[in-house]
This record gives sequence, structure tokens and C-alpha cells, in this order.
Amino acid sequence: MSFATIELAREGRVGIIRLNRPQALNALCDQLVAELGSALDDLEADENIGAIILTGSEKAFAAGADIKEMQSRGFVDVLVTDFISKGWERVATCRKPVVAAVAGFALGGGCEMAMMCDIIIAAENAKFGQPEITLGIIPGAGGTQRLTRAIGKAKAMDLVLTGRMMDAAEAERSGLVARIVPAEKLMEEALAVASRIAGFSLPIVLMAKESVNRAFESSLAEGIKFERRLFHAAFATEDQKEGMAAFVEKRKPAFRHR
Ligand code: CO8
Repeated sequence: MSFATIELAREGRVGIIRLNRPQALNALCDQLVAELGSALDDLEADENIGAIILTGSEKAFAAGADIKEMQSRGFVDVLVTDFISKGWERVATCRKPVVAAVAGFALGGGCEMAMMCDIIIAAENAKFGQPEITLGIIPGAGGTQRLTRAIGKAKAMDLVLTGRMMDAAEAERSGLVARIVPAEKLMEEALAVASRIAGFSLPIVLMAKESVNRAFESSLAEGIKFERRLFHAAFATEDQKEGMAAFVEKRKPAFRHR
């Protein structure tokens, strides 16, 4: 399938989606969000894919929702069409792990999209922010919610209320970013991380991701119970037998993935 605003590639068991609207710093227009959704559908359905990388260009992961598309919209229009809801949460609903490889600007909807991913790896030149306030709006795709859970109220308020950007070092200190790498090593590192994940048992990876995400949606007691049930379920898989046999026999496991 060919796309106009993104590029889709496969490298081993890793699917790579590159946002590709350089003329607009990868601003997330309706077409891009639709194409991204369809690429994720493809990769999720592909049993040869175990993890996904979402990336942009050296200058921008994504500089936000497309302001030129939003400019003329009114309240009734965005309410009735349920603007943002359709398609936007697709990254967050992806069951396979998604690694965000972020260089340059990740602003507004771009920062929100990075936060919908499971691991953010940042180039040294990455800049994160929720500048919506400077446009007379507030974040609308999780910026006040996921950012607050990721970096705490003090920093989230600072970013959301001032609209300032934070650099990669501050983002890592704050807990938003998992790793920082030199810009030229960004894809190499993201591919190494995604390939490592994709080499493990897919059902177990899905369980691990779902269980970590449950921490954000439940009480500690409920989360622990959920984790315990999945932990027990892991023992029903052939990959548990293989993983443990391989350890005992001092060899590399050959996971079946399914
Ligand atoms: N939308 C549309 N076009 C954009 C956007 C954007 N978000 N960002 C940059 N562009 C365009 C510029 O208009 C410019 O186009 P042109 O050459 O035709 O004038 C081109 O990209 C290059 O941009 P700049 O010349 O501004 O590049 P600079 O390097 O000088 O500046 C910045 C880079 C600082 C990133 C600057 O472009 C900027 O401030 N961009 C806007 C950032 C922003 O405010 N983002 C938040 C948008 S609102 C949002 O995301 C709400 C999310 C709600 C959920 C999702 C809803 C769908």
C-alpha cells in the first residue's frame, strides 16, 4: 500500500512508520492520521511483526496537529464530528509495542502522539512541549493527562500553562524519555530496542505491555491481581516452556511467537 504522508517499511520483525510531511514539520493533518491508522492496522495484522517504530525527520517528530486545518473550525463542528477522537487514539490502542524515535520538535499533538507510544527514545536535539495555550486552545489528545502521569503535576503545569519547550535532557530527567542518544544513532538505537522486543514471545510481550498499562487505569490492588492472572496465564504458553528449558540447557531460546 502506498501513502502520501507517511512511509512504511519492515526490517526483520520490526515495522517502521516514518511521518513524512517535511513541508509542515510533520504536522498531523487528517490524511496523515488516517494513513497512520491504516499502517498500524497492517502491522498489527502481520504475524511477522513483533514491534513498531514511529518516527519523523531529523528536524521534527511532529510539530503538532495541523494548525492550518484547524484554524477555521468552530465549536459545533468539532463537537459534532468528534474532532480528534476518531483515529487519534489509534497509536494508544495498538497492542504491539510501539517505540517512538523522536528527533527535533514533538509539540502539541506530536508530543501527545509520542506519549501514546510505549517507549520514547530521544535524539539529543529533541524538544517536547504542549504549546496549545499560545494558540488559544488546550491540549486535546492526552497532553494534560498522559504528560501529568508521566512527569508529575509541577512539570506538567509548567509546560501546559507556559507553552514552553523542554529539551531531551530535561525530558529524560522528568521521566518522559527512556533514553537519549546522539541524533545520528537514533534509528540504530530504536531498531535495536524494537528488534530485541520483537525477538521475544509475542503473546508474552502483549501481556507485559497490557499489564504495565493497567497501572495507569486501576488501583494498586487491582493492578497486582491483574498482573498475577497474566503471570499465571504465561505458564500456559509453549514459550514459557521454551524460555525456561533454554535457560536450564544454557542455550538461546527459540520462541514461537504464537
Ligand atoms: N501546523 C501546520 N503547519 C505547521 C505546523 C503546525 N502545527 N508547525 C509548523 N508548520 C509549518 C509552518 O507553517 C511552516 O510552513 P510555511 O513554510 O508554509 O510557512 C513550516 O511548517 C515550517 O515551520 P516554521 O517556519 O515555523 O519553522 P521554524 O523552524 O521557524 O519553527 C516551530 C518551528 C517552533 C516548531 C514552529 O513551526 C511552530 O511553533 N509550530 C507550531 C507548533 C505548535 O503550536 N503545535 C501545536 C499545534 S496545536 C495541537 O497540536 C493541538 C493538538 C490537539 C490534539 C490533536 C488534534 C488533531
